[in-house]
Amino acid sequence: MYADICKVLGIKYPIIQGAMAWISDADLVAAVSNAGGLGVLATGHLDGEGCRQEIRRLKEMTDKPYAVNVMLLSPFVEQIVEVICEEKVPIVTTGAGSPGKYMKKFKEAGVKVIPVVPSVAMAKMMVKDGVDALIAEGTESGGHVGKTTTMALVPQVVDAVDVPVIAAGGIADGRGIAAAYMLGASGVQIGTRFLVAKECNVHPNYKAKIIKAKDIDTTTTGNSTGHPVRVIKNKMARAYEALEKKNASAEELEELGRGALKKAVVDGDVDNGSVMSGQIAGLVKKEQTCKEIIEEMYGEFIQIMKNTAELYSK
Ligand code: TUI
Repeated sequence: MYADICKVLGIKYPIIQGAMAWISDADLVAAVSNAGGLGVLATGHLDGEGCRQEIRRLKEMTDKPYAVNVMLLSPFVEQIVEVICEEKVPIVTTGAGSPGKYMKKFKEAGVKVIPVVPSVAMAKMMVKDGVDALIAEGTESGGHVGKTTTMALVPQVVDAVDVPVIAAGGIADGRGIAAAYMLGASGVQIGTRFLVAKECNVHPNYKAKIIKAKDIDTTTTGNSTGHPVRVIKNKMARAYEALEKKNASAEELEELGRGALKKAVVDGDVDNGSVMSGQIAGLVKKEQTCKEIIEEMYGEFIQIMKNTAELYSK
């Protein structure tokens, strides 16, 4: 179903900033929401009280709509859902699982729910649970990913459901947004480009790694565990791959992975840490404010749509 996602969410531009654990804090989220997009607070690294503090800090910085992401593999998921409802968060996105169990609670608290899905089957299941929209995320994305590409996934999800679909994975400029709309999407979610936003507090070494990355510089680790994670190829990714080749146990892999994202994001150790990034990093060239990023991408999108319509309506 095609919908005006700006109307549905109360935002100016159909651009949602993807949640990034340890990275999309109140500063980044406020900057995106104040610029007219939808900022999304990550909670994958927080417990309930940490989440409450960050939501309150965010409320001090913006009066625009925002969302909070629930990473469903988090050990603190129950507390986080509770805090989201208590704090009257307007919109929730979810990742790495199904929010079915929490839908009644969210609906009672007036929270709009927009899960990320990697497949048509998951999309159909979540629509049955009463979600408000879906984010169809292709394997081009950074972090925890499914197997299908954005190009193949988005139109299939659009045809399978009767809620608005937001496209994610491999989008970092106006061309990507236009492509998503051509596939039937009603909006886009973008992570990688916001990593290099001026208001993004990720370590400068992480930003430099994204800016330097080429098209072929990411890989997925964790394929053997059933939780593949897209990262920039580095010493950490090679060590992980070597362990996987030796059929290491889940415990050994977990041991290597534990704290790896924090190591890169907070300490700036981009060799031994996990530098999660989408495949589109090669297109991300410079640091800009969130307002510049959003307005530039939206301007390109509108221009492409106009040019294309003109060219083919004769
Ligand atoms: O959640 C993400 N991306 C993430 S979460 C994350 S934090 C993390 N850190 C270390 C290791 C692992 C994760 C980093 N990146 N994206 C949304 C997303 N959700 N992608 C795929 C899915 C998904 C997968 C399976 C959604 C539902 C689903 O359901 C399957 C099931 O069996 O429940």
